[in-house]
Amino acid sequence: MDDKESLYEEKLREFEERIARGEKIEPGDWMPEEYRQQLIRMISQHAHSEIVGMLPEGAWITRAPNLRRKMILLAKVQDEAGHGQYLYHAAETLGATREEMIDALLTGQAKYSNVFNYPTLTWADNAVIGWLVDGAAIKNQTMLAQASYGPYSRAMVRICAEEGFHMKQGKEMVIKYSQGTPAQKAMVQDAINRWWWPTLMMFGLPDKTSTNSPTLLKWGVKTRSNDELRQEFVNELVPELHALGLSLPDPDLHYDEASGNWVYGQINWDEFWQVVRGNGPCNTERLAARRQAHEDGRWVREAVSAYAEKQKAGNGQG
Ligand code: BYC
Repeated sequence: MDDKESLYEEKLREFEERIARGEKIEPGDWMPEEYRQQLIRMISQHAHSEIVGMLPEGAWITRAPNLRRKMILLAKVQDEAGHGQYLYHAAETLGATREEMIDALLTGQAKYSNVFNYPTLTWADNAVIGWLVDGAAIKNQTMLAQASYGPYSRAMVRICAEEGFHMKQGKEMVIKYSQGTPAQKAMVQDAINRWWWPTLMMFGLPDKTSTNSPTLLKWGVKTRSNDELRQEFVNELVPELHALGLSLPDPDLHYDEASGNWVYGQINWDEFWQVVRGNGPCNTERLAARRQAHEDGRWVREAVSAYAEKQKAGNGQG
């Protein structure tokens, strides 16, 4: 081992010891390049998910059934924009620039959560997204609030608090509609039938095929596996949905006494890959909406940078 190699080994050992002691790694601290790259990958995908995630529900703001629901939905969608901002900032602390991240999203190179490429067909979809999709996100993000990278974990603490409100407003609606008129009950059941499987896919690939998990788990970015979180989510949701007289679109779903788990059927990973690779029902529409928003905001960016230039020039003269 030459000197350079042994210095790297020494730094890596210190880095891993810090993580083992539960210390946070902060911007500017030494970190392995692979850790930095994994964080940029995951945090930027997460940021994109928050931003694209505004679209399916945002489409219903003008069609909310009453003022209370409209105000709640407006606040929720606005929160998601804020989450995207915290996360882009967290990724910037690792050296990624906002421009390159946005460019990767708009050119279709970047991934974002599979779940936002499905259409919101009825008002009940907003209810089910709130309870199921935000519920799944909280499960994953409560774990990520313990992540070894300081800026990511702190962003998660705040995001989880807001997601808790998102989940509750969705659950409130599902409860109401499941006890409402036959048409409301049918509408909420239909929404559950369409969102159940994409929600389970949100947790990522099964542990045995998840390529990134070993590194993320080794360095404390994730502390629990994709399958573990998915199973916990299913165990919590199934009895609650059954108690409301709602069913799940999985003929193989059954309770296993021995493990105490609700065992679910085969997830369609071919569908997942189709959606993640750009061929889901709404991928084209989602990216077109983001490109349009970026174009519409061009004058604001130009005005801000012109103002900053002017201030700089003014300061120079003074
Ligand atoms: N969708 O090795 P794997 C929200 C990709 S938004 C798309 O298992 P990993 C909300 C993965 O990127 C909350 N792609 O990955 C907003 C990888 O590809 P690359 C969103 C997925 O990273 C608005 C490949 O498949 N939450 O709450 O170990 C309104 C191999 O996968 C997905 C987050 O982003 C997927 N579901 O685990 C309402 C949480 N799954 O990059 C609500 C942060 C996998 O190697 N992210 N892929 O080319 C994570 O915790 C992890 O990244 C994942 C995946 C669990 C998602």
